[in-house]
Amino acid sequence: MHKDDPAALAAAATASTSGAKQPMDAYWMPFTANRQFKQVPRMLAKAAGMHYWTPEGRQILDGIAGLWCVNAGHARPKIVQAIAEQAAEMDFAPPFNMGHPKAFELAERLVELTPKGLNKVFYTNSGSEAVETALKMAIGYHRARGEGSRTRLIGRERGYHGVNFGGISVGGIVGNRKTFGPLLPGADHIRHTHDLSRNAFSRGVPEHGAELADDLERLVALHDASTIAAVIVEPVAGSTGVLLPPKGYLQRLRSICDKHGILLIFDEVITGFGRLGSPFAAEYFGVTPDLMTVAKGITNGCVPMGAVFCKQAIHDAFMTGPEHAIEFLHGYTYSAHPLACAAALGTLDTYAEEGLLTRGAKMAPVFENALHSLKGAPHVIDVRNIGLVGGIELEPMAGNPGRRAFDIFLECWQRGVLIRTTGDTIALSPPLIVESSHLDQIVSTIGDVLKSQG
Ligand code: PXG
Ligand code: PLP
Repeated sequence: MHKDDPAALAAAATASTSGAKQPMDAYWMPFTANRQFKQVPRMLAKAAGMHYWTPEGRQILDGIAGLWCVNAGHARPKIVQAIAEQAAEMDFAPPFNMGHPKAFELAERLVELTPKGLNKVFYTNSGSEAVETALKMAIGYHRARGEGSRTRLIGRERGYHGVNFGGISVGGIVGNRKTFGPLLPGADHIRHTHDLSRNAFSRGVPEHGAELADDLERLVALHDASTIAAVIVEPVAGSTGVLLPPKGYLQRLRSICDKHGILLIFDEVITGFGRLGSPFAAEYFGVTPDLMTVAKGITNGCVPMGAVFCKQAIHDAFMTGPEHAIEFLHGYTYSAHPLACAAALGTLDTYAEEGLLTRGAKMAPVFENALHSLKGAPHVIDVRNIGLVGGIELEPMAGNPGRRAFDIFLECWQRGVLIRTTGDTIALSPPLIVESSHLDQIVSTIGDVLKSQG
């Protein structure tokens, strides 16, 4: 069941393009060192199961599920078929004032999976849009209840919430904050939880740091709770280097939010859909947020889609005024796009048939042992893991942050393994169909490269 499709494999191996040089000037690539890339391009042409193939037919093991999104592996037949059939049947339907059956069917299916209480779904096209949507919902909710002074949004240092203005305002990435101006007024941040001095080489969630949640009390004391709409955090921060919540931290954050009437938003764009070994991180940690953002794994990465889940009471607060009037002034041309809904339904079927939303729990100990075998390898200053997420932090090169990890990324690519790096941390998030042999290949390749560059 989890083996790569042999037909696709054969096709990919012979599907090398002519090799002719392709002009590369016009495409300004996202989050890429454009000049470096265009000198030595890294091209992907085919994908099936756990693998990519280059245009020349070289096989690459996918250690990062595309970009934390292809949770069921590549080119899964049910999803491919669902998209193809939907494209032929109905390409587009306006989402404003009109509906189509799959949008409603998908919503019902999704809320069966989400933590109890999160039973309303609003569709977007990306994680970034889901974040903007959730922030607006939070502010609108308070206003609808007569607490219009609650407009302040609180994020966390080293948080990543996509690239739009709301998301980079609550996000804690210095590069964004330095480059793009004053951002959203009123945003503030609690401290991050990353602490190598106390928690290096933890297996699973770190022991120390639950008290860092109390930093929210500091901001309440500073700004007053009556000005704060919501706090947004990633249950496990992915993009900024796989930062795990200390034991008890999320529970504590939940109770401080409750105490002050502040909404808690979990950004589950990465942690959603089985990444930690349960359908959502909220279930993994036993903490239910008021709103939850998802994307990526909702369609197995096959068609862009994101979503916000919220509690009934948040939805209901908007449902006032004349019945013909729009209740929430928000939405995207492509909200509930038919192709995305079809892809998501095919994805949920695939997850269910193969038990993928909990398979991570079974594979996590295997992954943990493989990863922690890198303790003691050259330059490794921390290894961290949870579910099927791994982080390997490296000692930066003096005066050249990020360079060591980037060189290792390039060398792993040469050796047929796709990894992701952020700063000097290697982040791993294999498709949830991963087998032990793949985990061994990923980790041994990284280990060999570290030794060769040591
Ligand atoms: N929130 C979180 C927690 C994310 O991880 C987004 C929002 C934005 O989603 P979109 O779909 O707009 O990209 C993300 C996205 C990386 C990496 O290298 C991670 C993401 C995106 C790009 C790169 O770790 N996560
Ligand atoms: N800009 C213009 C001029 C538009 O007309 C629209 C949508 O109609 C948008 C931006 C927003 O596009 P989307 O709904 O795809 O986010």
